[in-house]
Amino acid sequence: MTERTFIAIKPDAVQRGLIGKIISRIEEKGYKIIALKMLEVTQEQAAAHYAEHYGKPFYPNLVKFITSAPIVAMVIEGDNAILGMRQIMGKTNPANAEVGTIRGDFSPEMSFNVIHGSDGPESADREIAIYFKEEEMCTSWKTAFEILKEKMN
Ligand code: IDP
Ligand code: MG
Repeated sequence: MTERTFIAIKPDAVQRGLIGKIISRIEEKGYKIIALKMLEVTQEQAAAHYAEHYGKPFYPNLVKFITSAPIVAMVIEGDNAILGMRQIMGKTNPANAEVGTIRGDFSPEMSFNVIHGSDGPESADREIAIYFKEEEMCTSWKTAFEILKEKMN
């Protein structure tokens, strides 16, 4: 099933010069980037994004971190893209993330784990709405992968 998911390249990865490498992995997988922008996360956006973690010991540092430098926010579309992106990202704690995943390859620490991805359809809808308007979705084009699939229909 075609899904949309919210992906953010976090401030650590932006500052470490990893934007291009991370975007390449998403493109190479065959997913479609339908929205993309660099932005500085506001306190309000951070609170909305991480509402589920409010009250946890790491919450203050998480908000401080996500607002500390720009993120690159994206909406990614593809077949089973929500779980697929979670697999490409690797486990939350990079110490447990497999080599070959973004977190496994680019981060040694939980607090600086380089990428965010929605964990389910409801959080995807909720998170996309925090950062994007529907008009910002670029849907009037086809990836090479979509074109080759059409030829088989
Ligand atoms: P996820 O990013 O893989 O979905 P969540 O459990 O939703 O993981 O946590 C959100 C973010 O909060 C993580 O990506 C990580 O940056 C941070 N985080 C989660 N748990 C801890 C912790 O125990 N210590 C420090 N940071 C944490
Ligand atoms: Mg999460």
